[in-house]
Amino acid sequence: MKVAVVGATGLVGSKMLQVLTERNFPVTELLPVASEKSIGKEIEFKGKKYAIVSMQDAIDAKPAVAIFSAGGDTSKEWAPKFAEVGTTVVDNSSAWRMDPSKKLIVPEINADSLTETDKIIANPNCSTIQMVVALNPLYKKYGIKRIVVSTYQSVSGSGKKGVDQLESERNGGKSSNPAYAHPIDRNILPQIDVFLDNGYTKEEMKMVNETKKIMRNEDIAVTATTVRVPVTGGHSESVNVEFDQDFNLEEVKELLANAPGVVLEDDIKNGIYPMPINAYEKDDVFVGRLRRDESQANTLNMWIVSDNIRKGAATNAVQIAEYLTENGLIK
Ligand code: 11C
Repeated sequence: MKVAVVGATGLVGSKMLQVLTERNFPVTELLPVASEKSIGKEIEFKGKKYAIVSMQDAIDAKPAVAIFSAGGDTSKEWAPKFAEVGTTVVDNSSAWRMDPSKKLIVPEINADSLTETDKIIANPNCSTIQMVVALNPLYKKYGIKRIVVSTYQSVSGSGKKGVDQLESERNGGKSSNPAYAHPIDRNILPQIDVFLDNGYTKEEMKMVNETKKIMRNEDIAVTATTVRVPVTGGHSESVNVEFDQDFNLEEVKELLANAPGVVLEDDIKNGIYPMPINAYEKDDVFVGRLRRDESQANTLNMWIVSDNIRKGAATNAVQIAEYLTENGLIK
């Protein structure tokens, strides 16, 4: 299968290549696409060298699938052009996520809604993905009334720029091209992305809106505070969830332990709970610190951690492409 990876040299794009290799995705020809200045340079994939090509050359090659991680503007301009030649695009940007004509997919939850006619498929925001993967098995059993989430998001969410700023500051210097308006080392920033008119950030509203769309339920109330912390990789989340009915804590643990893509790490006696340092380079969503909210009925507190570049981006996108191939939706 001909596969284009758009944004192949970025943090997420290079992880996509790694994940395609690890999961043995049936790539017969790779079309790596990157910015103009990278065209002609070579990258290695499965022991073979591939020259970086232009967007138009990749379109002309009519790949079966194009996995995009090149920013919203690039997606808006180029994804429809791939779709026109019959390519199915899996897009990691926010460009199409809330477009009612496009599906927003987390394979463990709603891949069953995909059909052959879906030519541009959106991959959700990283902080949304890990939260819904952990909540979905509980949602199916108890129903969800309201979610209150606070995030602790690593600098890799801002790409190489974020990682460079943290490293430069840790080495006692200053980044020449900082990702953030304030220092991030030895600091915490209660702002991810820009502020909107309602006083929330764009990242916070992504969590609100994307959750409802993926769970196919506009009635779930969601409120979020998203925060950048000086961690290199792996996002963490404190989630307070109010169910429609009461739950049994042991049953909650069992549901999570058996849920696809979830690893239960909840053994407080032995100091075991999810941490970004352990989630790094893993494809799962780790859940722990499960406890009843004693201040309110039917409500659970949980702690959710995942590698934002993997399940939050590259792995989820590759899993969507896998679902399409396995179900004959692309050839
Ligand atoms: C962050 N969640 O951690 C962001 C990065 O909409 O795909 C991903 C932004 C997106 O900064």
